[in-house]
Amino acid sequence: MGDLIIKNIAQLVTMRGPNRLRQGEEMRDVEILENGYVVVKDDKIIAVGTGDVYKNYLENHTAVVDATGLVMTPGLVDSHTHLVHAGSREHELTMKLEGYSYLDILKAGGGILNTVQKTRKASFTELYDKAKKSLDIMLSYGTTTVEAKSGYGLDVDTEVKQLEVAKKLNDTHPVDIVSTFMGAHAYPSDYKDNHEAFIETVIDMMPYIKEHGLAEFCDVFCERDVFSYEESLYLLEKAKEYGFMLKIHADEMDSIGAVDIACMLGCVSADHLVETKEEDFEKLAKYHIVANLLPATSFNLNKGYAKARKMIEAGCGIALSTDYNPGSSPTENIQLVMQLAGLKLKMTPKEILTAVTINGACALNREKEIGSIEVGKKADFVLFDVPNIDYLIYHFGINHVKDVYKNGKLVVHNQRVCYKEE
Ligand code: IZC
Ligand code: ZN
Repeated sequence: MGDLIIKNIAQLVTMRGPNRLRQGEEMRDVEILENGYVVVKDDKIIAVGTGDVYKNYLENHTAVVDATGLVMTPGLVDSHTHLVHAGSREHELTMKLEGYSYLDILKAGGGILNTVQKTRKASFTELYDKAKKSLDIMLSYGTTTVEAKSGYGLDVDTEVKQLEVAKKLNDTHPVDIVSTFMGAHAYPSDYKDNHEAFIETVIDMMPYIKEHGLAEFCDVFCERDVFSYEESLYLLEKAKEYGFMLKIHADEMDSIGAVDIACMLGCVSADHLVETKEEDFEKLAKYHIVANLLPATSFNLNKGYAKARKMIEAGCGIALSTDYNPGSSPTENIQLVMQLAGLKLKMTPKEILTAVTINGACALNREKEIGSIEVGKKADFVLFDVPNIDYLIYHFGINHVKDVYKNGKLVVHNQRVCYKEE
């Protein structure tokens, strides 16, 4: 019987269906129950339906919440972030406005390398406190599962420090964190002219990180002037040998073959895909690779947007993420990403919801546990103070969350985090 019942939900977006990537037209096939209810026992969902059938689950101790006028969705999944880092890069804003590109700033020793310097110097506690603050913001916007990449150390001690911060936060904070090792994020200044040596340094970090359970995924910034096609392929091949699942930063500024690497090695996701050639869309679809799109980055860099409509036509399965990082996407707000996906990527509200729930879960290999509201899954869900899902995308730039539940516990109430510190 139930510990918690949420009843009278105006629109309950269940996302029920196959626990795998929803591709092409499937992204629009979303179940929405009117006057729905959800029953929770411990940390799991035990019943989902409509009307007053929930009464069968009532016991003396059952807490009942009335969600009249509210929309419920699964907890949102932010499957691409650079969560753990020190400092910020607002000093680069004016350069950017004057026309310097993201890669110009990196070449001049700024950008990622600026954050690397600060992250190397920062203590564990400084990194932990800053990331925790961001996680609280993410949670207050409805995100209950987050991916977190390393890549601001570029040396073994700092990469491990970043991943250990993420691991501790996963233990102490209600948001679940899935970690990715991204030692191949940029070439540190002292390896500028010795790429081979740096690549071997990154590969040497892999066994330690794997053996200590510090990351499930490995990612590479495959980009012109960063890691070349050959370098990215070699690094990810090694990561695969060490047992990591793979991701790739693909075609953000230039298309240099990252999608082919993703297909060859079976990457779980290929991320960005702004400059991807249209003939590559079918490859992503055929190999069931999650097309992880990051429109807040395009918005922030004032660049082009991924061709989501053509991707969906080609049968791709799209996820959407913030790419939260101090350079190209300083925002934790996944609702803004959803709204940009509507306004700039021309995705429909149903496609957008698929992208930030079940498809996001697929990008993190969590599709059996999260990403939909159905019996047996984790009781992670969001109550939005909106009349319907269209409104969530239409009224942009504000936080529509009312309450968030994680593992069956109320963790955000009236937009404020209210979980107990562990
Ligand atoms: O700090 O600039 N694109 N990596 C690749 C980033 C953005 C993060 C950063
Ligand atoms: Zn990224």
